[in-house]
Amino acid sequence: MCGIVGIVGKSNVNQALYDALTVLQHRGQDAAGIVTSHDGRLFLRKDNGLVRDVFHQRHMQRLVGHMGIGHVRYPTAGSSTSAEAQPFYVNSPYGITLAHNGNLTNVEQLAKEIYESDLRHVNTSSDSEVLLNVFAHELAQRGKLQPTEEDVFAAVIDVHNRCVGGYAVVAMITGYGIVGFRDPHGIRPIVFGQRHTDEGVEYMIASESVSLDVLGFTLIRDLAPGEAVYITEDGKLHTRQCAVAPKLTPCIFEHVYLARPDSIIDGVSVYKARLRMGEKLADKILRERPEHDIDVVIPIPDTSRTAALELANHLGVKFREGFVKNRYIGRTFIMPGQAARKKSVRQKLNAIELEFRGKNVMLVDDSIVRGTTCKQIIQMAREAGAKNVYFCSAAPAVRYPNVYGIDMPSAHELIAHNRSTQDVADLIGADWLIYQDLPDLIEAVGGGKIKIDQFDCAVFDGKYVTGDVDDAYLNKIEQARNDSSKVKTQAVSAIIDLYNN
Ligand code: PIN
Repeated sequence: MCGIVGIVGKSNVNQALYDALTVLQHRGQDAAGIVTSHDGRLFLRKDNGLVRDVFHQRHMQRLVGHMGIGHVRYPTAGSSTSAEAQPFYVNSPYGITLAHNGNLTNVEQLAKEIYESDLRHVNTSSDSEVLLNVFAHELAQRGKLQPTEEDVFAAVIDVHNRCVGGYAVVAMITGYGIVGFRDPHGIRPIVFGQRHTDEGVEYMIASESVSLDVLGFTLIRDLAPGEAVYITEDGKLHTRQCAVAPKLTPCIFEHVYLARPDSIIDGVSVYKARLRMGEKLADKILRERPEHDIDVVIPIPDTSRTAALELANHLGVKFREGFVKNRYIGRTFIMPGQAARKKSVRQKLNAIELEFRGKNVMLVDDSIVRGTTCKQIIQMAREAGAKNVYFCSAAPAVRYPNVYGIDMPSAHELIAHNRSTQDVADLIGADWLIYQDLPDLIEAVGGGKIKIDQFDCAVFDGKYVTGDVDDAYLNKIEQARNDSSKVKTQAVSAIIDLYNN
């Protein structure tokens, strides 16, 4: 998962891009980048780290120009070098830079085609660089010295014909404009909006509406699946449907915990969807355990709070803050003679004992993925004196990998893969466990004022909306992940050896 933004403004856009990326920081904390265009030249700054650490005054001063794009990256196995920070750049045609959120499922085949047929070089293992080269190749095919919006849309049509997977993209064509586009299933979110200034109208394209709100832009709408928006450098906006058979099946997990609650995705308020998740969970608890003896509902900060609040309301049980989260976790330094150790949950969360002692507590989390964190949290609740610890997940059991840009590629890392609810309850040490039912989650997200009847729910039901994902593909990405984590482990031990010797 990543965050993307593009702005065509009437004055320098560096500060606005920086601010928008800060608002999208929850979508990725691993790397950040901004590229701007001025007088036919590009200015780029990207590196690993948080937005506030990557950009210093001297970098910001250099990022001149009235249009630009930005990116924040989520760490995935094998993509953590600064060379893979985005935006990516190709010099031909025109000088194009691109930032992408999502994942292509046919990247291997595309990489081969790019090299063998398109005669292009790709320098990283990032599918975003592949996507950029496909787009650049298709735009070059028009053979124009000056691309028109028709040329840009024709290139996007070709991208849709060649690329499969989840992708929300912003790309800047130096000296001409910024294009945003969304895959034909609309898996990953992308919106655009405008703001009026004395000099004229400015446009922003972004992953989430919250970055428009914060910068004083008003939301025009989400891009439809398969649709592209092209804003020329002088501020003219064009939109076009570029897919043959677009069908909206957005990723339901955005609503579970990826997106900020104050965002509106495909017309659905993430906050309201989470409230409804709490309501549905309460109904299920009352159905399955009408005689429950829950004394208090406690959310695991932060995402689950909205669902937990509504769950408590509907159960008629007290809602209490039992855990406090440290917002300022420091970096982990590897000292000579010390092994690199992961920060424990205890360093991030602390229990308020008086909310636990002698009580039957219902802990609520947005989801259970690997099960490692919730196991430790249940243990903390017991140590704080809880009599019984019940657990509920606002999402159904996560049983299958995600292949559209969320870092859950390996089935064996998922605690619920091939396991029953009782198995998971035993493993995490809960007295009992309740998962949201999938139809209830779908109803919670898609059953509001704006009706959406189909979602990408692959992590819950194993059905992949692009139709090209089979066991062979899943095995391959699982293997690739194992290999890259081996490489990583070797790299970490090499560093430790270096210090030890
Ligand atoms: C919470 C995000 N949320 C918390 C991510 C834990 C699964 N985990 C998924 C629960 S927040 S576990 O957005 O960071 O506040 O399954 O690995 O134990």
